[in-house]
Amino acid sequence: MQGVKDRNPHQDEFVQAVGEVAEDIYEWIQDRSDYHNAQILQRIAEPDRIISFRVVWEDDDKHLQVQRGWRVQNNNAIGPYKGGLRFSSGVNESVLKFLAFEQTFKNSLTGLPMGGGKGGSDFDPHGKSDAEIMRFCQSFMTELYRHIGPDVDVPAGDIGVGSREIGYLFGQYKRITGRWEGVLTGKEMPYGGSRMRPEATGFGAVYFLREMLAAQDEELKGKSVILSGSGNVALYAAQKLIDCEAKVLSLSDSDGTIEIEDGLTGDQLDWIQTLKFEQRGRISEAADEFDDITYHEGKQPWQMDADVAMPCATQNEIDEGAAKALTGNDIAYVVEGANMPTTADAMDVFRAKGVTVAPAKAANAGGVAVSGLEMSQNAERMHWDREKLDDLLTEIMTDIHDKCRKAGECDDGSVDYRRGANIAGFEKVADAMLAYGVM
Ligand code: NDP
Ligand code: 2IT
Repeated sequence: MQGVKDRNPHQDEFVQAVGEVAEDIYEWIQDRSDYHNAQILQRIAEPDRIISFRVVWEDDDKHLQVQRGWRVQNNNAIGPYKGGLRFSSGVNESVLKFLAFEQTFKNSLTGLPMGGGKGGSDFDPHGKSDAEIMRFCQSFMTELYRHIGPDVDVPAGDIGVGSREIGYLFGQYKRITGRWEGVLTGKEMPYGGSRMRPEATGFGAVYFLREMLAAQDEELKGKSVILSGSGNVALYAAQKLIDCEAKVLSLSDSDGTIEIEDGLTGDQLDWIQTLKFEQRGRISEAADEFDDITYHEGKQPWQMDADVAMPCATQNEIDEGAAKALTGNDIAYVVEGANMPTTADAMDVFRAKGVTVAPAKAANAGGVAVSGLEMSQNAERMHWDREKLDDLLTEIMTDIHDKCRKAGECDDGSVDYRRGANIAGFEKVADAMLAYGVM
């Protein structure tokens, strides 16, 4: 780890992500001399390449704006690079390197042939007009297109990149190359999207939770859940939780949290989905609309009492203080919908208190899994129906759960799902790298 720190100064998120994997696989890898001889750990902690570029676009006032864009192609040992694009003011090389690193093991866990990558820009889509978003996306793709392809690297959405952005990006790729091909996932249905892709990450995380509960002879029905975020992952997780008769007690955005004392209803969720996905409003507006919803400006949901916490906003959103508040309220399960939402200190608190944590690379893998299925549908020029895709998603999440459980079993019979996910995700990538020899 000292080498990783020295080679990546000021890249805290990346060092944190590598450190977590290294910590979890350390013991397991001890007697794998084949990995040691081939320096697999050192090689896996170094991205294949990082492409960075300038993105210039014109705003509605005719001012030119200069932004940075990146694609981190982390590892393609088991398939083409695959992973989302994030547009947010907080994006930098460290954040994208950590996300691409995590994505590599997540994609491995899905069992589908996908390597790991991530990209994005420090462009903040909040408050931009559709025309500005379009011009930005076109400029971004004008640089990115030469580095991607259906068998090379297949981006998708992430924070700040949803179906609108994917549409503009895909249109520009098609315009420049003259090729209609499955180069992006998360597309809309009329031009090659997959049913269930919008829902897949949130639904998949709830399927994982359901499996985790079933392994302890518990059920989701009647459980109370606090969620952060109110984007793609949070709102579809909430939908599936309500379907399963769990109680959704909170949602949030970067300005504050809404609290729903008796649990969100399906009608309220419909209203919020329209607010967030179509009107691009703020979560506080739900409290203006409904009497039983209270808004807490500047607050996260982690002080609230519940059975399950599902962080679905961003990295490091649960710090040590939040973890102590959660364990103080006897939270029993944490399901990471967001990528690396728990700081290392917070994780220590959860481990010490016996909280069962579903790690991001397992719990939120449903999104990229259905992206993999979108690639398959594009390749065979077919659309599969919703039922088939939901069945496949359920099967993949159950399989990931079982793999993590098996590899994460502790001597005392408990299960460390994070360790299990890191070991199971790592092994397939490492074995493929071994097969290729020195490169
Ligand atoms: P969206 O852009 O749809 O929503 C993001 C949500 O998180 C918004 O409510 C946003 O609030 C909030 N948020 C973002 N940044 C911050 C911040 N710094 N502090 C507090 N709140 C914040 O993104 P997704 O739902 O797609 O992604 C959420 C998380 O899930 C990310 O970690 C992403 O990497 C992960 N993920 C996403 C997948 C997908 O398929 N989309 C797949 C797997 C993981 P605001 O509007 O105020 O910014
Ligand atoms: O973090 C993630 O897994 C995603 N943002 C989804 C990636 C994808 O290629 O669907």
